[in-house]
Amino acid sequence: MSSQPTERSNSSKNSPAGSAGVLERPEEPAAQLNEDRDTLVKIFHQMVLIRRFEEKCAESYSLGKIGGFCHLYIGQEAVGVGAISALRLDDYVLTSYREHGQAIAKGISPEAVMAELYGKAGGCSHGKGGSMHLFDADVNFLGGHAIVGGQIPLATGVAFASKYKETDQVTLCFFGEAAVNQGAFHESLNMAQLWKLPCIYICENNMYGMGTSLQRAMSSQNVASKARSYELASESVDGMDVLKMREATQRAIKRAREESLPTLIEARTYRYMGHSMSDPGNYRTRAEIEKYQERDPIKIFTKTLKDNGLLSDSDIAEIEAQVKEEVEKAIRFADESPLPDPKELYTDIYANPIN
Ligand SMILES: Cc1ncc(C[n+]2csc(CCOP(=O)(O)OP(=O)(O)O)c2C)c(N)n1
Repeated sequence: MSSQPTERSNSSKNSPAGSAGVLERPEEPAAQLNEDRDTLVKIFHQMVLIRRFEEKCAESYSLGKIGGFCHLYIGQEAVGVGAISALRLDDYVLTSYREHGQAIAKGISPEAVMAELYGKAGGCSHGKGGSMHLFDADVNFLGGHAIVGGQIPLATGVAFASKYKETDQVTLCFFGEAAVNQGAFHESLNMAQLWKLPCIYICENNMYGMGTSLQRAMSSQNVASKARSYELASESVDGMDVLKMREATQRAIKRAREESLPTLIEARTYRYMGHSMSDPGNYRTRAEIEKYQERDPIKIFTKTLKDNGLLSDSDIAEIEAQVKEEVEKAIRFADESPLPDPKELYTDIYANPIN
């Protein structure tokens, strides 16, 4: 076991969502800086881009330009950006339907993501997948999966393929804490440790599966500790701190690449928006959301960068202006992209084997 998971405060244990109680998490000190300025600013830029991109998604959804389901990642950006920033370009990412930010972080352009949400031919899945099925084999982003936990055994299989082919690639698999109650999670962890697979399982514990709080759905709520049943290395990380996420993932990548061993990371995070755009969120209080917004991942990282003299107010304004332009460009591209040709209905159904 690489490190003992942090025990969660029990103060809210008997205070499920829907009651007046606010879910509590222990306060965490900010991470230390061990990176060069360019890397840090790139990470900051990406977090701001994903936040503004998704704010625009909410707007476009309300305008009826995006249809179907749409699950926003706002509040959780540090998890995807921090973890993916530690990967090599040829490493794999598989994730759930809450994946717009992770797709951008892995290298799919904001234009191709937005066009996919609009159901347009210029989308990364050619307009036939929509919000929950972003996919681009060119950047080794293998979905966007709508079945809760469905990506966990698939990622285990991708890691098996890398090991079998001796490529030293690593697979990152993101999923929510509600997926942990499924058999597929446990079967995958068992196989990954038994066969020593280079797979990193990242549970984004945002404390709610749709409208059901963790307290109401999980008998033992320490997700990282579940790895012990399979003798897997595990770690519980402050998912609101992008640098802590990056460092925890770097440790797991080293273990995966050098020893071909899996890791379970529990990222303690929070989503500010409803489960999807159609969720009014009546199961939790405004006070609870505001409490977590005080530890907003972009706020925390801004403070760290400013305190260390690496970012000024004018740098931030410049980044915000660049991001605004990037998001507007994505919207223009999505608006102008054509709808998929009906002739394409039966294409892209079966995939060729990945390289
Ligand atoms: C196998 C399966 N069961 C149920 C659903 C319906 N469903 C969609 S999302 C969701 C909750 C998932 O919560 P979590 O895994 O914590 O991820 P989060 O939405 O918080 O990111 C459920 C039950 C589904 N899509 N797939």
